[in-house]
Amino acid sequence: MVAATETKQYFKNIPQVRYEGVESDNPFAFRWYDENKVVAGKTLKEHFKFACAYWHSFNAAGTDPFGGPTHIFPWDASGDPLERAYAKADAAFEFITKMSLPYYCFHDVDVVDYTDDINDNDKRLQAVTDYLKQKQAETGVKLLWGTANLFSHKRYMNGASTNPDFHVLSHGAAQVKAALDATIALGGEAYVFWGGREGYMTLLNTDMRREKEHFARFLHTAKDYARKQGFKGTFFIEPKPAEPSKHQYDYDVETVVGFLRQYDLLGDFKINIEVNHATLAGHTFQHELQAAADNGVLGSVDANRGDYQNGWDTDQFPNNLNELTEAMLVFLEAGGLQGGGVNFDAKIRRNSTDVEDLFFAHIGGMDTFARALIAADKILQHSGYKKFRQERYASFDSGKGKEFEGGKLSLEDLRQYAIEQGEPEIKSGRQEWLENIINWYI
Ligand code: XLS
Ligand code: NI
Ligand code: NI
Repeated sequence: MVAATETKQYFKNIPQVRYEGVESDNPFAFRWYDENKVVAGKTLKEHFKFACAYWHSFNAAGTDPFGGPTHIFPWDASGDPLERAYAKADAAFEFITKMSLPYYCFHDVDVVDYTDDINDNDKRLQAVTDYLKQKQAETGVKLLWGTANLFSHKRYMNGASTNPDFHVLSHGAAQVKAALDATIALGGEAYVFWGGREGYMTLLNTDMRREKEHFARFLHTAKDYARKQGFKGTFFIEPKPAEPSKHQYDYDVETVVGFLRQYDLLGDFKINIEVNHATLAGHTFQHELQAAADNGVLGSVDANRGDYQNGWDTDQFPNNLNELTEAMLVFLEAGGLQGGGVNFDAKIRRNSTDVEDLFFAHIGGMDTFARALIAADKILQHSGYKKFRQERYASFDSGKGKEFEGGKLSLEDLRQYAIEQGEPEIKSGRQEWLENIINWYI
């Protein structure tokens, strides 16, 4: 538990959040997330590896394009950048432990403010890394993944590793080196690349082929450095179709898989799927999970949800049980995540201004995931879902269908089969019945 007695307490009036079950009327308790409950051979804690995102919970203070902060953070008070960083870390670890979250994630600039001086930034990040290391040791909280913010600084307006100016690319590399060093020093289990500006605004000024080659070369260079330093974790690419760039190179899972395969990165890199990015790409979350699982790259999840009435990354906390139960069917059948966890890349709304709101948001997200996983496990075990899906493809399990799968039939053979068998019978896809199953088990 956090040694919060010496340091200032930021969430003093909030009790430790624990599992109390569905009968509880305590708003600071889990109704579904019992971290020790075993489902499909693993505890819920092991299945999810829930993480808190530093940037949304301790930096983004409710700002939007039309107005400044509404969340007044008491840890953001000191004029000294390191003092401020330490206070923020105190608040973060107090929150994370009170929430029973086993992990956290951060960008370099989330944990300490950067200047334009690379050496100075590296020193700051190292100092904060030492502090975070101590906090981790005191609390048992672990780093799920680290990353570098290569999209906020004005020098990155045309991208970092895909910038047309090599000089800008080198600044991105300096930042990634320091962020990798910090991730390794903190025992981080993975490292994420989200390419917010690795794309373009107009093709009129863009050499797309060259930019993508630079992107791949950059990833190889970063990976080689980290491996040389002994990093054993997984690298994740986080796809998103657009925003802030008009066209982003990491559009969706299938696009990223093609890119990783083309540039020989598949062994080291897997995918971090964000719910709201999936929906912006015109997919469902479950589609993206399935696409990753089918390619052996289902690595990690950024948990949040979008707003169906608009078209940007609203990063709201997850609360859609139907969506998540369908997703957990894929998750369970794929055998879970490889190297990653479930990071709440989600923010409370601008008008959710009390410290309690941050707790309610995470409690809701964790409970929704837990409830969905429990329901999905029951569906897989007790309903007709699996059997129906298998039987739908039974015509490929034997006879000519099996020969076709084995590459043994020519186009003429297929024609002959069609003539011999006559018109196929109509078979229902049973969508409404399958949708009902989801509701029965929730
Ligand atoms: C933004 C991304 C970002 C990444 C980390 O849309 O989701 O938060 O997860 O750089
Ligand atoms: Ni994300
Ligand atoms: Ni996002």
